[in-house]
Amino acid sequence: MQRCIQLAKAGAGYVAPNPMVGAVLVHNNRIIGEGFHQKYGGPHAEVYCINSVAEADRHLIPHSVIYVSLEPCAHFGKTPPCADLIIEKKIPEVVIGVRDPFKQVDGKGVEKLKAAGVKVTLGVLEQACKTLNKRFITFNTRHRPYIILKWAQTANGMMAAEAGGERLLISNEFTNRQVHKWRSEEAAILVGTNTALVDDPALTTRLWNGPDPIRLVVDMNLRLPASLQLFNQQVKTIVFNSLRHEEKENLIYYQVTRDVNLVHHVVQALYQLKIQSVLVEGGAQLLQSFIDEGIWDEIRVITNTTQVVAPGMPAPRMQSGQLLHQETLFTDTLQYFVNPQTLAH
Ligand code: AOF
Ligand code: ZN
Repeated sequence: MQRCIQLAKAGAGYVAPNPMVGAVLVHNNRIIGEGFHQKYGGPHAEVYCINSVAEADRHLIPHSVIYVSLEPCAHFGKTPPCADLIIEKKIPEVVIGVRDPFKQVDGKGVEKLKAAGVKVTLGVLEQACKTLNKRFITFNTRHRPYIILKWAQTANGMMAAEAGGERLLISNEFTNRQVHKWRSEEAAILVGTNTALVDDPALTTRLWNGPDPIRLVVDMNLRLPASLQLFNQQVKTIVFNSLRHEEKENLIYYQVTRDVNLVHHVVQALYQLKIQSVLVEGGAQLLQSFIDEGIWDEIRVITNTTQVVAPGMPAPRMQSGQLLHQETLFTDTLQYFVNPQTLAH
């Protein structure tokens, strides 16, 4: 199963919004086939795995065990069901990492296999297989995107200046690259009105060779000027607002209700828009709302070494983050927290 996970990761960046999946075929403790889901819309891991078996080993397939990091599918999507393929190849045993929560599968793969007399074991290295596809699984089980909050703070816990103030540059050039890598790993990036105004961020991945996520901004009263970099139409932008619903080529105005549940409305809209993951980059107020509502999965905090005394905005406060990992990038410290609720799911 560990090998399945390794293989699955080779599909990172190519398969989203599909999950990363790896498969290994074993005969008498010898691996005779390996495969992974390589490209969105392309064949699934099981197909590559079975096709990889050498001519001389083909006759062993009906006497082998197939390990798959995700439950084999049972539906006709862009490709035929993998459960059918396993049955057709007379593979007598399947070991699965985690159940596929996608509505059209969701246990039906296991049922199909069992009904055909295949021996099925479910839940091997389950937590690792869940983590591998944390975005896909959160989206399909909790009906919201996987949410990562990120901010940079000074050593004394300050963020940017007050609304309307100056932009405060905190992270160093190495960390900035890391942040662009983080951006390229998520489906979308979200900022609030003040951050869009004060920082005028482009929210692209220009410091990293990866895809540009969709840019999201909350602008309830539509007061952001069209001159902002966010509106340059190079990348798709969605403006959550209370005034209008409109779709232009690379610019969508998405209307949400104006009330205290703003974060819930935005998150619901993201589910409707099929956005599987989002990196929330500020400002402090928007980040704090996500924390207060308990709607987040990871928090990544960048702390530099300067003490700022000038008027600033205190960084958000989190009550329940569990520190998973900490690293240093030159003058910055990067801390990775996870929501205990997320781990429990
Ligand atoms: C598997 N093996 O390697 C993957 C699976 O549109 P399709 O046909 O590609 O189906 C996509 C769905 O299939 C996806 O949402 C997920 O439930 C499952 N992905 N299943 O048996 C694989 N990638
Ligand atoms: Zn499949």
